[in-house]
Amino acid sequence: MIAKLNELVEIAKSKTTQKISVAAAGDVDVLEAIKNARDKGIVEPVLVGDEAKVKEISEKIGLDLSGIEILNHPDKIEASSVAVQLVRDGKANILMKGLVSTGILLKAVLNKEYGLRKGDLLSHVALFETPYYHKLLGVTDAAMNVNPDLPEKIGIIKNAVELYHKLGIDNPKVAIVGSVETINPRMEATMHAATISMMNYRKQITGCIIDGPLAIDGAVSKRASELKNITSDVAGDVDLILAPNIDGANILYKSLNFLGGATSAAVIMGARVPIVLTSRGDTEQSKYLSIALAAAIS
Ligand code: COD
Repeated sequence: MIAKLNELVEIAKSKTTQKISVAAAGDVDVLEAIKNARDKGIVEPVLVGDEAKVKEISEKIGLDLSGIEILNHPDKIEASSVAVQLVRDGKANILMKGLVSTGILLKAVLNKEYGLRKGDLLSHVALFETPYYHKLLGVTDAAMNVNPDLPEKIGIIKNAVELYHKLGIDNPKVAIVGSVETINPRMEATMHAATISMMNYRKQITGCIIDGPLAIDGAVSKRASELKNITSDVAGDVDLILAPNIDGANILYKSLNFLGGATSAAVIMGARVPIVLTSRGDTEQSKYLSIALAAAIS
């Protein structure tokens, strides 16, 4: 069991230093996070972006650029495609989003000629440390798949379970959440949840314990599930929440961070390498921990 995100830093430190390619690197929080991770020996960066901006910020924050490769591509679309190609060419084994929109970077990642697809679905997984829960809580997919259908939800779970396995958590407990615990044919998410749970029960999906539909209270609180008379191997001890769509996951993500006193780390799974894709509102600490997470599973 991992209870603290700092444990990811320890796992990352125990491995060889990873090469990280940063797309549109001219951003204070991103460069602070890179500096922090580099100081710990976790990553060595290649910075792709507006060179003058990168140098100006680095000077301000005390990032020593000697020995760091900077590729001058002020245009964000170009910076994204160059950063992706560095990974494709084997010159980096983690990709990170800098000051560029998620859509632009993901389009480069999904590009059929030079992108980073390996045939699997790509999806976003975030891990949260909050004072109100006894272990790390995962949420998927808050940033990539907009309105996943049944096969896509299975792909999203597989990606997240792979992440847990890489962190040494063999049989993570997965809750497929929505508004209710009962199956309602008018609520498609409950039908998806019931189907996926049965597929897990029948061992069509392995490596995890899945239960759903559950509402979020029953998923994270044993007491709430007991009050609702729910019998579940997952309730109150869930590792991973699968939300019905990007809106539900994103609202949960931001509520945990902004209202729930949480710190988070997040990556995109399913590509050739882990992709650090934090949002602009995330703190520098969260960006740093996301780098640590990517390095820990790389
Ligand atoms: N995994 C693997 N392949 C994919 C995926 C995926 N998750 N999504 C699309 N593809 C493939 C498709 O099969 C197709 O071959 C190609 O990529 C293009 O597909 P489109 O036309 O559906 O994709 P795009 O380029 O229009 O958009 C893909 C995005 C990921 C950019 C889009 O889904 C998106 O905007 N997602 C939300 C991003 C966002 O705004 N996040 C905000 C929270 S921070």
